[in-house]
Amino acid sequence: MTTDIDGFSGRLKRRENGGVIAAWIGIPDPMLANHLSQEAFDVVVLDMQHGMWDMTSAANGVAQVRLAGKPVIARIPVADFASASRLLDAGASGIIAPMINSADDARALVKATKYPPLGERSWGPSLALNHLGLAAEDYLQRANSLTVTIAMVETRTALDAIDEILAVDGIDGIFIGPSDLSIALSNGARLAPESPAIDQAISHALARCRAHGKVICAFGGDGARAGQFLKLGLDLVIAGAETAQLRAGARTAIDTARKIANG
Ligand code: 3PY
Ligand code: MG
Repeated sequence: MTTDIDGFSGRLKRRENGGVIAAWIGIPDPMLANHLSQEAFDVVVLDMQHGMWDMTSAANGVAQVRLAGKPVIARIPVADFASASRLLDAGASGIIAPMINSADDARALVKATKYPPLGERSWGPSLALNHLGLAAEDYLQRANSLTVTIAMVETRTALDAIDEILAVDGIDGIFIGPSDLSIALSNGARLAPESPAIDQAISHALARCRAHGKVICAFGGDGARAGQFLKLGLDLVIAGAETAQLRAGARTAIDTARKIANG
């Protein structure tokens, strides 16, 4: 059973410990989620948009992270709101939804992820009840505040509509996707997630989130970028995908071995 019955969304909103660092996993292997959960990540994200998780492997991934006593969030594919409520049923602590471009998109996301009166999430959280150790009535009363619904802002349209998106009741915060946003802002000319245009967009988004009292998250390609984001005041950051971390670790081990052998 998880130790995170009431914790994650509160910790995220209070920006405890100077902000949350999340693991980001696209390789659809629950055992990989188990291993990474042992590191000092505050939460684990399973990426179903560009990663290869299906519903069964994701539900098993959720269970492996829960086993480590940690919260777990799923990023759904674009507009796959039906999967959002299934993942919450499986015990996810939150949903990140890509390409939310308008208040209407945000309302559709809330409809699937929050019970009335905020939304129309349908009942059936059997695995979530098991993971959280909550009775059904308790879960119904608490689920809307226990889980986080995060809208990705990663287009020019979304940036222009950021106040309307943040004003939707049930949206707990936004997540900046710097790669897609850089492609959108350059009209397809550039992939530049670390550029002045993105930094400017993030500063603007941060100010708007603070004005609405909502959370701001962003994808950082590595630890250095994640550190900059935390210093700026972001609430949840990614410090690189697991593939990048795995390959960087392998590279360092090989370089070190060669250096010692040849030195
Ligand atoms: C982006 O940078 O566009 C993302 O969606 C992060 O994965
Ligand atoms: Mg994206």
